[in-house]
Amino acid sequence: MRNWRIGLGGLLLLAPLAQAADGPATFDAQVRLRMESRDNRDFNRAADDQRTHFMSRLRLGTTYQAGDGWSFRALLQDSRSWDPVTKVPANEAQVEVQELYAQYKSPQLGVTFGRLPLLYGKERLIGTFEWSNVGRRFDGFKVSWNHGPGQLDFFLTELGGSPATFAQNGEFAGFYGTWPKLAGGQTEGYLLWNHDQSAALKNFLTIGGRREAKFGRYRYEVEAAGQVGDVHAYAATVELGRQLGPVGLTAGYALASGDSTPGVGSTKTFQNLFPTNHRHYGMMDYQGWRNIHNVYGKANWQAGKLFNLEGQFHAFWLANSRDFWYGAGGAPNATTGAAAYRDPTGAAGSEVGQEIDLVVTANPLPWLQLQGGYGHFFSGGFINAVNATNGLTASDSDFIYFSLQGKY
Ligand SMILES: [Ca+2]
Ligand SMILES: [Ca+2]
Repeated sequence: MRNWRIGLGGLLLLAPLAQAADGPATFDAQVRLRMESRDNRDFNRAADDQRTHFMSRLRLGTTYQAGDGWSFRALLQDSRSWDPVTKVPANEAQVEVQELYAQYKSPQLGVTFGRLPLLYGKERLIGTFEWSNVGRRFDGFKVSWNHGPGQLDFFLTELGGSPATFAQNGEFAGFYGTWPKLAGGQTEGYLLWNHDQSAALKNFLTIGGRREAKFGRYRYEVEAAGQVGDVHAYAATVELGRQLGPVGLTAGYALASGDSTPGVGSTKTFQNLFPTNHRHYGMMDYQGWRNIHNVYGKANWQAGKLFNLEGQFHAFWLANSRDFWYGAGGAPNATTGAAAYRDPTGAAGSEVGQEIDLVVTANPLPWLQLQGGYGHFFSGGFINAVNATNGLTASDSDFIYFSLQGKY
């Protein structure tokens, strides 16, 4: 019930601002409806786990420019899951505050505090997880220092729950430097600290960097990170792209370390932190940046302003065949009966499978976006062998969605 009260409080806050609509306040709104249908998440045809459900999300926001560099931002969100079987809690938070912060900005200094979004790089480690119906936000503050060639941020936050679970999610702090024009490309460096006294991994640091630049007709992107403290792990990504008129082509490889004894002794499985994995490791969300080798190719065709067509191919292997197969949400994928996909002996091998995706986006009006997607996952040797161990026959999985998004 608390989230309803906070939502109501937010609405009362919006009311006087609405009267000043022609003043220093601006308003924004977003409606998103999505139908998803997923078949065979457990990769076992004998158990019917086909599910179709609808999700809705409504956002109403306002930004108030108070002068002298100060501004205030409030964003209310209503997220719902219309699931005929069982609601997935992660898809519904009803009415709550998505953003509520005060910001001060001068040419050299920016300070933001309250409930705010954090988004860096390509969101491999820190993102707002827009694909999700609820999204992600942080409670705390961020200080940005603009020193000319780049910007250095420091933030001290905590993952924002519904409506607020301060001091329950552990601290997430870090320095994040961004240099947009260093040697002809964008360069980033970061030092991140996760601290949670109540978690198995109480303290660890993530140190890494990212760079993307163009050379001739090509572009490249590299990102690498290492983790020390209660985790000893690493991850890296290399991507090469080329634009041929309206067609963009990308080939890439992502790697993240695994652990032959997860949960025992030292932790060598890379911690994915707070990512938006949906855009990276296949839109079916069967893979996170943990314990993987992922080779991929993407092709994108922008047909005028109206249509965009994107195709993806991914091949996945486990980096360590004795560790779990981790999904996009961070947790291991599960077989029929909820047992996690893992072979502690490693005999099931490392070939997880391959995925093909097709996404069509149409923008018939400036404020309206329609999108449809289809994905197919071919179960590989690892999935087949784990199922065989459980007396099951493995088969492929399918995913289809259609979404409508309106923005003001
Ligand atoms: Ca099934
Ligand atoms: Ca271990």
